[in-house]
Amino acid sequence: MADWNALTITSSPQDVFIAVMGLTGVGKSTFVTLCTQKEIQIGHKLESCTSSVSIFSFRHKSKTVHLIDTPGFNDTTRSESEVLQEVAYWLSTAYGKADAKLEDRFRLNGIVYLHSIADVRWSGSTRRSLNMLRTICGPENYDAIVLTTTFWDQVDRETGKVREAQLIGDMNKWGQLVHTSPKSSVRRHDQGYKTAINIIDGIIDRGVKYELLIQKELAKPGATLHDTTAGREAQLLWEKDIERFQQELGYAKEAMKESQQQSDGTLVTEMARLKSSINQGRAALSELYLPKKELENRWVSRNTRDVELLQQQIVKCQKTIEDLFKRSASTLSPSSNGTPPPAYSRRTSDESTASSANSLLEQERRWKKDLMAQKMAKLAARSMHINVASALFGGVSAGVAILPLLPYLAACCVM
Ligand SMILES: Nc1nc2c(ncn2[C@@H]2O[C@H](COP(=O)(O)OP(=O)(O)OP(=O)(O)O)[C@@H](O)[C@H]2O)c(=O)[nH]1
Ligand SMILES: [Mg+2]
Repeated sequence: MADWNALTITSSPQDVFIAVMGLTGVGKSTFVTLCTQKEIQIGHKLESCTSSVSIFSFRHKSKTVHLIDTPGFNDTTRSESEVLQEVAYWLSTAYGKADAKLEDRFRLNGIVYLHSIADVRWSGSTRRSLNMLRTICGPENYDAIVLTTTFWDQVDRETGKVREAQLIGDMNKWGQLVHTSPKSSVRRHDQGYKTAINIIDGIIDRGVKYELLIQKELAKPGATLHDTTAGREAQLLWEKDIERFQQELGYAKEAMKESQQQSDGTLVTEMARLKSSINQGRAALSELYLPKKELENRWVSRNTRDVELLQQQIVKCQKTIEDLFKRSASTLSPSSNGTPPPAYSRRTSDESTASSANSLLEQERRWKKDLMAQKMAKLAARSMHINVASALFGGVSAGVAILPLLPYLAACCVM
């Protein structure tokens, strides 16, 4: 069991916290990687990418900036309900109870919401994700949001500009965030450090800390997700989903009757899928009433499992590194028993074996560094949650926020 207290440091109240949100694959982890300037390649090699909240920290303009990488609401490995629970629980625990002092509370300096300009369609997932963002944030905090487009290299400039204008102009899209007061800002990010850090600078220079709507709503005693605007928005979505699935199930049953083939394979599979979706929807609705303690149990066990999984991968990676190291070292090392060096042709092929082993070795080292950074980021998320709770309830002096892990993240970089 990790000693969480050993993984903490005291940070200054001037620290900057920025959440990075958006659908799966829009480039959240890439953005975080660029800003932190660490050689981690999140999203390239891990199948499930970012499946839970992680914190990556870096120094910039004499400040410590903490980027909170979040899972997308259309995560392929987790349901919308699980992602909502994760994000809401983490934000609300860090925020603290209703009677906590403002200076003790965890408040964000901003939210970078990424959107791929290469997306041609305004899909259901895109709409749902934006609705979640709006309701988690609350209209009074829309200026906390920086709507940021990515994937500019995948569209020609003019097409991109037209799409961006459509997003801004349409009140069912970004219009509702940018034509109100306070309003969100719109930025472009081209996968370069400069555009990424400009966005961070804009947030730092604003110097405002926001209390999100969902944080205030969940701080009330006994509040559940159902008592939040985001929870009720999700409820409406899931009720509509269930209704649609039931209707489709009805059609499938009719079709089955008409086909007079009780074992029509396609229809049977389709009906099973619809029934399972209906059950999932019902489960999601009932989970809106889960007490915070249960959300906490789920969050902690998921975080622990993620960390353990990453640790296993690190051990495996280390073993591969050792094997590769032995292989590349033995290939070119002079023979210890005094036999003559190998013939030229043999030597060339050995050199090429050694060079490919070296390149694999390099890849594995990078992969290990990536895994370690991810593990530390998950520990940081957990450490933060535990220590904010203990700062609030365990008598740590007001104004001192206890924050995690910079020495450990730094240690990752020198691996
Ligand atoms: N062409 C192009 N590829 C990008 C851009 N931004 C990110 N990518 C790639 O898109 C893939 C997904 O990027 P991630 O940063 O993992 O996306 P994510 O939003 O963190 O995804 P999840 O963790 O699954 O939510 C990676 O292979 C990135 O290299 C971009 O602007 N242009
Ligand atoms: Mg990610």
